[in-house]
Amino acid sequence: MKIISAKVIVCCPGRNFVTLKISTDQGFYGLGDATLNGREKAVATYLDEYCIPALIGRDPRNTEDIWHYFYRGVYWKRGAVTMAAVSAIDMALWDIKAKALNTPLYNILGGKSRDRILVYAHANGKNLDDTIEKAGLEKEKGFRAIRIQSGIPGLDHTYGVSEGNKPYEPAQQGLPREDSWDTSKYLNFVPELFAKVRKAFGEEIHLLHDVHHRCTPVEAARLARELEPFHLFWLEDPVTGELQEGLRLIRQHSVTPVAIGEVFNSIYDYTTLITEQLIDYIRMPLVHGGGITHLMKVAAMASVYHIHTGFHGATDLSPVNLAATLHFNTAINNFGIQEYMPHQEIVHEVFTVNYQFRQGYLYIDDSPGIGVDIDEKAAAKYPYSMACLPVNRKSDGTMFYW
Ligand code: KDG
Ligand code: MG
Repeated sequence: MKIISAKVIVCCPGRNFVTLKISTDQGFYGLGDATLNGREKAVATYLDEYCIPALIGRDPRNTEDIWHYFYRGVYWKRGAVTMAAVSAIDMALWDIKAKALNTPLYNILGGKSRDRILVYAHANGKNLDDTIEKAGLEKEKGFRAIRIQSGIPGLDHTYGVSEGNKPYEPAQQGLPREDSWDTSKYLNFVPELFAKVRKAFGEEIHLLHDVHHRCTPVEAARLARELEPFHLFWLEDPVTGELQEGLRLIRQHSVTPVAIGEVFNSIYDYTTLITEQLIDYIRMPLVHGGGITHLMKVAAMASVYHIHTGFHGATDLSPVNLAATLHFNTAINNFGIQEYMPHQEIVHEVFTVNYQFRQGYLYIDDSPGIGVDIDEKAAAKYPYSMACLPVNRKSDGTMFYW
C-alpha cells in the first residue's frame, strides 16, 4: 500500500479545526487531528510545506518508521507546532492501518480492556451558588465526575467561566483578550468552594479542579494540602510544568492527586514527573503529544509507576482526536478518566462521530479505523477565522500565565 496524496483541511464550524487527510492507492484514507488552539495555521503550513511532500510514496502501515522519520529525522525536534503535525500524521496512519484490516482501532492497540470510558464534565459557575447549581445539572445528566471551576470574588474574569451561559470557549476572535489575576484571592476562595460543593453532593461524585498553571510550587502545595479533606479526584496543572522538579514540593506536603501535561508534547516533559512518582495522571493528548505511537510509550512508562491517563479533551480538540483517544483508552490497562466537553451541534455538520455519552461514560462503536469522517463540502462552508487564547496579567499589570 502507498500514500498517494494528503491534504490539510482547515475549517471553523463555531471554532477552528485542522484536519489531515491521507489517501492511499488502495482506496483507504485516514484522518488525523492537527488542531493547536490559536496557532492553527502554523501547524497547517508545517504539514503542507514540509511533511506532505515527504509522505507521498511511503507505505502508511509503517507507523513506527514514519513517526521516527518526522521526529528523529528532523533536526528541530519537539515543540507544540511540530508535534501537532507529527500527531496528525500518526493518527491518520493508524486510521488507515485499522481500516485496511477492517477492524476498529482499539483492536490493533491491544483490544478491549474495558467497554466504556469514564468521563468528567465541567461545572463553571459565576460564583459559589451558581457553581453548585451547574454541578447539579451535570449530575442530573448522569456524570459521575465533575470538574469544578468558579468565578473568584473580586476578580472580573476567571479561567473556565464563560460570559453569560455560553459553552466554554477560551479562544476569542482577533488578538488575545487580557485578563487580570490575583493568586491570594484565588487561594483564599477555593477551599471554601470545595467544602460547600462536597457538602452539597456527598462523597459519591468525583470532584476535579484545574489550577491552570497559576500557582508557584509552594502556593500549589498549600492549596493541595488545604483541599485534602474534600478528596479531589485530581488537582490539575497546579504549577507550570517547565520545571519538573517544582512538583516535588507539592508531593512533599500533600496527598491530593495531581494531573499535568495538557501543554506537554514529549515523553521528555514527563521523565522526572513519572520516575519520581510526582504525579498521578498524564494529560498530554494524542493530538499534541505525537499521536498514538508516542502516547503508547508514555502510557506504558507511566503504568510502571502506577500513574494513569486522564487526557485533555476540551472542545478545541476535534472529534477525530476524541474518537482516537477513546480507542486508546479502551485498549490500555492504565486508563484513569477522560475529559469530555461535548462539541457544539454545528461541529457535527462537518464531523460525523461514532461515540455516544450514556450515564457518565462514553461508548465507541466498532466501525473500522478511528470511525470519524469529515464532510469536506460542509467544512468549506466554514472558513478559518482567526481566534486567540487570552493572556493574563497580575492586578498590578505584571505579565503572568494564562
Ligand atoms: O486551548 C486551551 C484549552 O483547551 C484549555 O485551556 C482547557 O485547561 C483546559 C482543560 O483542562 O480543558
Ligand atoms: Mg486544563
